[in-house]
Amino acid sequence: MKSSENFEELLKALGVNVFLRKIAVAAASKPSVEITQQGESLSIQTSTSVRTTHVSFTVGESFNEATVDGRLCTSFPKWETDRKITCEQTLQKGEGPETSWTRELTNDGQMILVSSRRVVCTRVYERD
Ligand code: R13
Repeated sequence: MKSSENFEELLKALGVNVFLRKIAVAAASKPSVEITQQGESLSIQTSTSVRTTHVSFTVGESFNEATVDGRLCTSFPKWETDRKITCEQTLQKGEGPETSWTRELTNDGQMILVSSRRVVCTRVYERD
């Protein structure tokens, strides 16, 4: 990961308390992300010292995942362009903030992750 903006602000907007936020922010500063793609199917494993998530999905088909603050949601990934996936999330239980993410590959080989709930968090990755 090359840069990250607003990650803590996003957790705050989601109602995460300061104690858990500090732990999450520290861990999320050194992530390791492995993405594999076969056609319309992607697998994304995001590892940190305190939390590892793994999602597999087919673009155009809903799947279950967790929001960045750990609530179960149903996600619907779509191609926004041939290099960008937009994914809207709906909580499985209860009322909650509307969250979404996008992942985009730039021409210079970066991957830009945007994660939001009104607050917009932008994280830029480069290949290892
Ligand atoms: C811990 C428990 C409290 C909650 C939380 C949220 C996020 C994270 C950790 C925790 C982390 C997220 C990392 C995200 C990355 C995203 C990306 C609030 C549930 C375990 C402290 C570490 C790396 O860049 O794709």
